[in-house]
Amino acid sequence: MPEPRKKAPLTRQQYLDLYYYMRLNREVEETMTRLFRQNKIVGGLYSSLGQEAISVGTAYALEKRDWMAPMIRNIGALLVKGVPPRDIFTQHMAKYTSPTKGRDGTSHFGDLDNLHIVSPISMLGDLIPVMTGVAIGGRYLGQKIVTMTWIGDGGSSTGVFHEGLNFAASQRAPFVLILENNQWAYSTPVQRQVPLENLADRAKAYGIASYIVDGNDVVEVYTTAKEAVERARAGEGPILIEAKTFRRRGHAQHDPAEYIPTEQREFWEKRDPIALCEAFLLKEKLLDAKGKKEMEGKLTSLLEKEREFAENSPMPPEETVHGGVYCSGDDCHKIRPKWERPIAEVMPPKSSVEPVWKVEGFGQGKSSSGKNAPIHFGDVQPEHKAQETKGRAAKKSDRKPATKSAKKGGR
Ligand SMILES: Cc1ncc(C[n+]2csc(CCOP(=O)(O)OP(=O)(O)O)c2C)c(N)n1
Ligand SMILES: [Mg+2]
Repeated sequence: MPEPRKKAPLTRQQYLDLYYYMRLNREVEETMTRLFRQNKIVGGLYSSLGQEAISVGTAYALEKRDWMAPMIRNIGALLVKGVPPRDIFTQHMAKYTSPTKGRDGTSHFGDLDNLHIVSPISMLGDLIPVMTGVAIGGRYLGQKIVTMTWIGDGGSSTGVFHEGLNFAASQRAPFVLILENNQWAYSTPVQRQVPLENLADRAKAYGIASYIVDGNDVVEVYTTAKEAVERARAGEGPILIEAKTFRRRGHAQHDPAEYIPTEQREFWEKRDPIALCEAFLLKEKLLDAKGKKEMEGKLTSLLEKEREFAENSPMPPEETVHGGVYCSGDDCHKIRPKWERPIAEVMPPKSSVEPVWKVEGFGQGKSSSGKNAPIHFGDVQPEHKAQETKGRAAKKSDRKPATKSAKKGGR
């Protein structure tokens, strides 16, 4: 059974933060909708309209040291973790100033070094075993971290959701999974793809704790997520939170979502998470008209500055398009495996077949730069061209003697 929650009191600042980040989340997305209509966004654009309380409330429960992996409807989580709006704008516009230097789009970026954000993986569910691995890795290193990712109602029916959650449960990984049940997966209503009233019940199959929350109530989302994060940190194993909500726009900008029943839309539009939070803050005198106006002024000037920065940023220079595909192993990121034994000893066994082409240093405990560093696939990168040429030359010379001997023997 999903568990009852203890109600935790929040400070005034915490209430205001939650409200601020939800508004920021919405304004960032509204700005991008306008940019999309001006044809300035490269690729698709997704919306979390009406779901802001989930991204914001759950990410707000994490500490700086914790790790998260957001999906397409979790821009709010990125903002809470500290990503500035300009990174989100430039990324969606494929600008050279973006976190991926214009090589990737939408929310496909992360920050392993500073903010502890793992990039989204498009294959729904795949982040579950990945973030379980991050959680186990943190525990192995003696860090008291918790990891978090998000999945939709549709994504909760993938095989890897179940494999991943079972893996997390069997390892008692400090991992919190947020299941955003927004009632739709593309044009498929949840009732037609899962014969369950509550998707939180999936947790029973793995013997892990779960909660159900009103995903449009940011305070409920936050207090529940906070409790789950602390339980996971204390060693209770993974926890699943089902947040019930509604996807108010289509799957992406291209989808007018005409298949959604009017009554359903109307029901949820009356339950807008920002309007609900605002009414609560005003009623409880945590916010007044003056404070609200000040916050709106702050949001407007921030977003104008950030949007202008993005719009005025250049597209990537032509000569940079080949870069950044492989990690160079030297300057790309600081995370390194810690080899307990010489690398040659832990390389997989080889057959006696000679390779068609060779990567210099591969399997010999040295990177191509000659440094005694672990081998990365990226070692191919600096000499990418040279390798290709060498490979082609080798193939050519391989063929020559064969032709010669064929000639010899044949004629
Ligand atoms: C394994 C896999 N199957 C299919 C897709 C294509 N796909 C992308 S989003 C989506 C719908 C997801 O619905 P849901 O999980 O409910 O998330 P929502 O869009 O409602 O946030 C599908 C089918 C995918 N990315 N990965
Ligand atoms: Mg959905």
